[in-house]
Amino acid sequence: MENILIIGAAGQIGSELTLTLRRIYGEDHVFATDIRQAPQDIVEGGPFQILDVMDDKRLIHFVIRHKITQIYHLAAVLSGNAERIPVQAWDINMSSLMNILDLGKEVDEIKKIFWPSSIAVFGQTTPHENTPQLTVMEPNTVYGISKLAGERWCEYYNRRYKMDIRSIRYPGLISYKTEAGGGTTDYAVEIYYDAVKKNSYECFLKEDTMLPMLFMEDAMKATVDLMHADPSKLSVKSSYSIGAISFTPEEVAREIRKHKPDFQITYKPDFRQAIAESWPRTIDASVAKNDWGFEPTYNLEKMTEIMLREIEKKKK
Ligand code: AKB
Repeated sequence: MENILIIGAAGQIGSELTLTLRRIYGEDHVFATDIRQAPQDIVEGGPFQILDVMDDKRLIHFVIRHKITQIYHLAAVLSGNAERIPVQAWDINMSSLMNILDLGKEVDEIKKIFWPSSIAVFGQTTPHENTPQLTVMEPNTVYGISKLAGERWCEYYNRRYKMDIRSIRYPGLISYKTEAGGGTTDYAVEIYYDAVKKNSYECFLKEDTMLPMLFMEDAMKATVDLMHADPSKLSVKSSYSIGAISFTPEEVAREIRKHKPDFQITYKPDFRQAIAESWPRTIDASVAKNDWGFEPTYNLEKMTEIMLREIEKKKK
């Protein structure tokens, strides 16, 4: 019997992963937590509690009381927001991960941990096209530095303490349920909301800025598949690169115009442009594919259709 703790259940990934895991393990076995109130379906569809991952004492009580066997630690300050509060973001991203890793080391009942890394671990000196799993990594954002350090710690705890910690380097995630908060790839979510609300969008990246992205359904499947994979097949102890589709703001706008011919986009690049330019344009996900069968199914066309339809429904 698995009992799962989700940290960051109110966020973009957490609000979807909680529901996915409740369908798999049963609603009473997935404990959703966050420092803020979560969407109604999370709160009403199973146990939910306000919990601060930085509060290690409360965390350990919670884990023991609910006989937790797996932790998904999703809380983080994302790339754009982290640049506004660098030292605080470093502290939150690193201390929270170290709390979870130490908890996993101390509590024998915890058998598996999931922690998301990001394409932000790469930097200007990384090859930007078809970025390999193993390559030069010199991130120059606080978020990227914290994710790269986190990957090294995950590998260290995996090897030294024989723990089972699994991780994915998510690209930009596109979803309609909960809006992303404070990332550089967020434009690719905002653009759909503004297309529905205002039929126009002012983009904070330049029109030809290409970034790797993934539709949330594919991200959920990838996460569950990795967590269910045979441990002997997992050659990467730090974090797996995945990425499904790469596109530019102009390409999304063109796709939106197939549904909304009058849609207007304007460009006003800000500090996030430099972040985006330091990240990969396309990702080589072959190691994830070989080790645990990563196989995304959504392209830009299919995703645009779903995003516009679902956001339109929310408006009503
Ligand atoms: C961000 O833009 O900060 C995140 C990420 C790619 O990790 N979406």
